[in-house]
Parts: sequence; structure tokens; C-alpha cells
Amino acid sequence: MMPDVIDLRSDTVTLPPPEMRRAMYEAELGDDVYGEDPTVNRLQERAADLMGMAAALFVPSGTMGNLVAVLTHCDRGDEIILGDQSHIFYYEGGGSSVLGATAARTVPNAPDGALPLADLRHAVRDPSNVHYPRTGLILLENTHNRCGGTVLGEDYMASVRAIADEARVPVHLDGARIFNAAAALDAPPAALTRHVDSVTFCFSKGLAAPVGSMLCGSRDFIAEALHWRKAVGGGMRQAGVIAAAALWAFDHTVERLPDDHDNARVLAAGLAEIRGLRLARQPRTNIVLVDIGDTGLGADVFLERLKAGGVLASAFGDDLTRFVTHYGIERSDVEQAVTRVRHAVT
Ligand code: TLP
Repeated sequence: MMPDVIDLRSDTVTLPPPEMRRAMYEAELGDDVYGEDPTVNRLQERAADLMGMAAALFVPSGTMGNLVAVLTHCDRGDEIILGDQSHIFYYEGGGSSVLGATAARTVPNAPDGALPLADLRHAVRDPSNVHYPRTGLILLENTHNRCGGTVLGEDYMASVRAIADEARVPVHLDGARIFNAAAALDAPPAALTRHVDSVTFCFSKGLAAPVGSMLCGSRDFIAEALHWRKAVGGGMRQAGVIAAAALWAFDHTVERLPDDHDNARVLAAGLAEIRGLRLARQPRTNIVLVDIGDTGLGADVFLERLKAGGVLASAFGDDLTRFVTHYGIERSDVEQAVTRVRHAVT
């Protein structure tokens, strides 16, 4: 039976399946602020291993993972180089400025989500000039959300590393959807984190866990991050309840991400055939960006019509909308969504 509403607003909307809930119910628990939650400890070890990093720290959200990374890497007054379309700059409440006392030096993102290397090189400050703020961190995002789930390859990451090394500046990766990037490249996630100092990734997106993200880095980095996580209220006590969901996700949902990518391609092809809709780009992962300018409706009216017709998507600009495939969305839902969108706009 078709669902009443096909929710394609985000891969954050997934609900934990019964087996995941059972794993949560049965989780062995302790007080994680004392480092005594065995399930959290197991999850952190496994996450660090998968990312090819020495240590990991479980945090409530991707936003907190990124904020704690900034607090750990940077000093007061440092400048952070990041994309003008990056999640950290666009969607995290300005936390790295408000709480991290850092300034954002934005570089326009290339369509594939990269920071063009020449622009990046140019944005690094000369530390010998007393007038300038100090460059404290370079931030990358992979996959890139606002660019449409685009993927940065290993060669590009290596080139950024070379610039960072020359400038003696660390690199943090917002890898909220790193497993989608890895699946798209058919590479292990560690191949993409090899060239960065720290990475945040999320369990509560394509991996379908209800809550939780991970910050990974060196042992010293994570020891310092532990302090900053506490400072921002991220010490979670019996967090094994949610860590168990994340462990279950490692075993069951990572491997199915290519299905989401296939569904996104089918969805994109169907939407592209509807008059007035144009793909902003071909999807590479689970995010489909659709320019609705030619409908003359504007994103708000367009999305209201879709909602009335039983499809939810989100606005990414006046004429830009985003559809995201995820756990719980089957091929038949995607096909039905295309039919519903067609009815809603014609
Ligand atoms: N992204 C959400 C919204 O905030 C836009 C979404 O629906 O896609 N990094 C990236 C690249 C993200 O896409 C997100 C969430 C985060 C970080 C923040 O993760 P949470 O929501 O766990 O704080």
C-alpha cells in the first residue's frame, strides 16, 4: 500500500526499524561521562577504525561534531576557510563564530562542492603580517549537501592536504554523509579521510539511526574534543541506548546506500520529464536538486502544492528544491512521487 505522504524532505526523517529498536532496548549501558558505557565505547572504537583514525567521540548531532571540531582546532580570533554553500556556514546557527570566536572566510563552492584550489591557496593568510587574522582551519564537506550530494574524490582531498601542510593548517571534513560518498566512489570511507585531520559523520541521516554523530581524529585531538564536548553540553550519560542504534546501522544500513542512489537517479529522471522542472545537476548520491523556475510558482507555492498532493520536499532557494531518498523509501514510492508531482504542477 502506498504511504499517504512520501517524505523526501531529508534523509534525517527516517524512523528506526523494529530490529534497531530491539538493539537499543537490549543495549548494555553505563555512564559515558565516566567513559563507562560499553556500547558507546564499542561504537567509538569501530567508528575510529572505519575512518582510519586513532580515536572517536560520540556526539548528539552533526552540528555539535562540527562545532567541537572548530573549538578543538582553533584559537579565539582564528579564521576558518570554508565554502559559501557549506553546511557549517549556512545551517549551523553561526555556532563557530558565536561559540568558537572564529571568523568565516568563505570561498565560493565549485558546482561539485570543492573549494577551487587556487581560491583556497589565495584565502590562506600570511601569518607574518600582523594585520591579518590567523588561518586556523580549512573545512571541506563530502558529500556536499547544498551542491546536491556531490562527491569529492581522493585526489582532490590530497591536493587540499598539500596546501594545508604548506600553510601548517589542519583540515576538518564535514562528512555527515561520508558513507554516501564512499558508496558513490566504491571506496572505503578511510580513503576519503586519509587526507584530513578530523571528520564528523552522522548516523541520523542515510544510516537511519534516530540520533547521533561521530567526531574522529588523533588521540590527542579527541582528548581535547572531550573537554569541548562537555563544555557545550554534549556529555550524554547512558548514551549506549542510541549508540546501539548506530552499531546496528553499521551492520545493516551502510550496505544499502547504493539503493538510495539508484532511487535518486530514477526520481531525477522522472522529475526531469515534468514540464517546468529542470535538474540542477545529475544526482550522484541520494540528493536531487530541482530548479522549478520555469513553473513560475516559486518554491513555497510549489512545495505547498506537492504537500497537498502527498509529497514532501524542501526549499533550497527561491526556485530551487531538494528531494532526498532514504531508508524506507522504495522504488515504488519514488515512482509514485513522480506521478504525484506531475499531478500537482499540471
Ligand atoms: N543537514 C540537514 C539540514 O540541516 C539542512 C539536512 O536535512 O540535510 N553537515 C551536513 C552536510 C548536513 O547535511 C547536516 C544536516 C549536518 C552537518 C548537521 O547534522 P545534524 O542535523 O545532526 O546537526
